[in-house]
Amino acid sequence: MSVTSYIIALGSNRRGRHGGPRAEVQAALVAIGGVRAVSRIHETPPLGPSIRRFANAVAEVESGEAPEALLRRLKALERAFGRRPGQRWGARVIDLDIVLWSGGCWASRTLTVPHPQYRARRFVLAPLAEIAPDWRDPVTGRATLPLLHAVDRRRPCA
Ligand code: PH2
Ligand code: MG
Ligand code: MG
Repeated sequence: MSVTSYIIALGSNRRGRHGGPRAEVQAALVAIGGVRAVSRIHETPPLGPSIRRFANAVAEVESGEAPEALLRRLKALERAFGRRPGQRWGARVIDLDIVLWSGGCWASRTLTVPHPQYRARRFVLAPLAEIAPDWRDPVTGRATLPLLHAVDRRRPCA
């Protein structure tokens, strides 16, 4: 089985059985396993309708799983952490998104990699810049740092 690197974005803005959002993110990192690098945990203002602030982090994870298999495991972890299906952008104990992988692009009915929104999300790009500033988006060819600077230029006060 060949080893694959994945970039996973973690987010929480609701207490769970491990504690507050930071504790949920930390517990999720342990549960995912195979973590090769992890950013700081950033406290970020909510993008969208949620009111509570988020704890966000990004991790590089090594895994022999194919993208769909990893996605299934992350969804099972979200459920195990107490996340219930509901409002799309409602408060959540934990959100685990596959952002990038070493295989380049992946598109299926259930999963698109790179994550279609990551280029516009400061709460993903800022932690990603700490661990993978040079990782190139296979779609646009732009690395993390220029993507982050582009977002900051668009929203200088965010
Ligand atoms: N996740 C969302 C919507 N809005 N805002 C922040 N700050 N952090 C998130 O992780 C986040 C969000 C949907 O997944
Ligand atoms: Mg998400
Ligand atoms: Mg998600």
